[in-house]
Amino acid sequence: MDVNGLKQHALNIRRNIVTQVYTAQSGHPGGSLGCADILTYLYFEEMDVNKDNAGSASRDRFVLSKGHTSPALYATLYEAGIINEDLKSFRQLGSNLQGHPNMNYVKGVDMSTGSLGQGISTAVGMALANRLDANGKRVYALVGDGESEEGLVWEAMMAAGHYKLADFCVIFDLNHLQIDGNIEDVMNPTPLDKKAEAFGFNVVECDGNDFESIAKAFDAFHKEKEKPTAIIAHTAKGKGVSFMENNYAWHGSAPNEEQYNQAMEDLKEVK
Ligand SMILES: Cc1ncc(C[n+]2csc(CCOP(=O)(O)OP(=O)(O)O)c2C)c(N)n1
Ligand SMILES: [Mg+2]
Repeated sequence: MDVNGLKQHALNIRRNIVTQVYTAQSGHPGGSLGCADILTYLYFEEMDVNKDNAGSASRDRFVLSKGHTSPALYATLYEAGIINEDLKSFRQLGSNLQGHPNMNYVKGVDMSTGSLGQGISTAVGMALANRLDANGKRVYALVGDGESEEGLVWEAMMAAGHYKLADFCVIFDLNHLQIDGNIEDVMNPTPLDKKAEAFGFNVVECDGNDFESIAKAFDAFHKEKEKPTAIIAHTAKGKGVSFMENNYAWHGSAPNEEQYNQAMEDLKEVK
C-alpha cells in the first residue's frame, strides 16, 4: 500500500467534493468529506473495480447507501478514471450527476440511492445473488450513522447475518452527526458494534480517516469466512476543511466564495 499515493487521491477527491457543492451552490459537503478516505481505499486498494471492468457483471460492487454524499462518489469515480463527466455540472439541469446517484445515468454507480436505509438492503440482495452465482465477488455498503436510525437498515443486517453472507461488508460511517445535530440527541443508534454483533456480524473498528487503520479493518473482513463483516469507521464529518470539521451546519450547505477559497487553501497539499 502506497499511503502517500492514497493521500494524494483523497486530497484530489476532497477538492472536487468542495468544488462540486460550491459550483452547484447546493449539496452535502460534510458527510462527503468525512468518507473520502474510505472511498479512496475502496476504489484504489480494496475492490476489483476499475475503468475497464466497471460495466461488467462479474466484479465487486459498492453501494453508497448514504446517497446524499454523492459528491464523494462522483469525485472518486472520476479520480479512478471510471467516469469523465464534468464534475462542475453536479446538480445542474440535464446533468447525469444528480444530487443523489442514479445508476441508470452514471457508469460505476451500482445502485440508485438517497432514500436512507434502502441502499444496504439492495446490497444484501446483491450479496445473495453472488452466492447463487458462486462468483466469489464481494459487496460493500457505506451506511451513515444517522441513516442507521432507519429500521430498514436492521432488517438488512438481520438478513445478512441470517444468511451468513461472508462476502458482504457494511461500513458504518460513525461521525456522530446527522442532519439536525448529534445522533445521540436525535435518535441514538449506538452501540453499533454490539448491535451488529447481535445481528451475527464479525465486527471491526477503525479510524476511517487513517489508511493504515482502514487497511487492517478490510484485512479482517477478508479473513472472516463465516459471517458478514461490519466495519465501524470513526470519521470526522467535514474532514480536511477546517471550518466544516465536526460541524453539522455543513451537512447540507454550500460555501460562499470566501469560504470556498479558504477550503481550497486547507486542501492545498497532502498533510
Ligand atoms: C428516508 C430518508 N429520510 C430522511 C432523509 C433526509 N436526510 C438526508 S441526509 C440525512 C441525515 C443523514 O445522516 P448520516 O446518515 O449520519 O449521514 P452523514 O453524517 O454521513 O452525512 C437525512 C435525515 C433521507 N434522505 N431519506
Ligand atoms: Mg453521520
